[in-house]
Amino acid sequence: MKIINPKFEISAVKPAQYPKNDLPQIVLVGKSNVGKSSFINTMINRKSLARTSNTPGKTRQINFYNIDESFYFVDLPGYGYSKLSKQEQINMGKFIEDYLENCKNISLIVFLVDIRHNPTNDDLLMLDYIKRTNLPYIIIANKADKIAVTKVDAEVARIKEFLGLSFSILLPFSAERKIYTENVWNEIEKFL
Ligand SMILES: Nc1nc2c(ncn2[C@@H]2O[C@H](COP(=O)(O)OP(=O)(O)OP(=O)(O)O)[C@@H](O)[C@H]2O)c(=O)[nH]1
Ligand SMILES: [Mg+2]
Repeated sequence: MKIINPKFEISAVKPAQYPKNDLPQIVLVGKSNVGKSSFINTMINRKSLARTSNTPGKTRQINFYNIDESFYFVDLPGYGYSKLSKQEQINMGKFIEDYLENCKNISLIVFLVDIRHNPTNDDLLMLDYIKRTNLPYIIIANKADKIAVTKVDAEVARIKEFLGLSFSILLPFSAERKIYTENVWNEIEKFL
């Protein structure tokens, strides 16, 4: 995919601020700090269009990135950020669910997990939730640069088995290195 002019469009804190056009939306979902914002930057080959941070909980709003007026990457806040109060976490969860339930233009959910670990309880709850929305989704195992290249296939297989997902798509990725972007674009383009 050749990206020419990706633009940050809006940081929405309430539904009234979501874009009002019909462009398809590719939505990043995953726990805080798993690399959702980094994923967007790597896929569009921009260093820091999407704000990233070492501090979990960086993304608190729903950020819409308009990619060449043809689709959006939508950067959701991460869940499971333990420094937020229980009530703040509940509010954040409602904000995320409200978007996923009411947005009519979601063409794909990109669900990010960490390739090094089994998905967390929050990840399992989120995956259940995603399945119940009936929206198409793919799973991305990020931070593959943190393990040996020779172990990547085995770790992907382990996560697949853990999730009981023999038929779902689960691809390795590294926002740090560019070597996996082509495969992931091939999948995403099927939904655009
Ligand atoms: N080594 C490595 N680090 C990564 C990778 N992806 C993201 N990171 C790092 O992980 C940290 C969090 O990345 P973000 O992209 O901000 O994560 P996020 O999921 O958007 O986090 P929230 O906005 O808090 O939900 C940053 O320090 C990134 O540099 C990766 O593939 N490999
Ligand atoms: Mg983020």
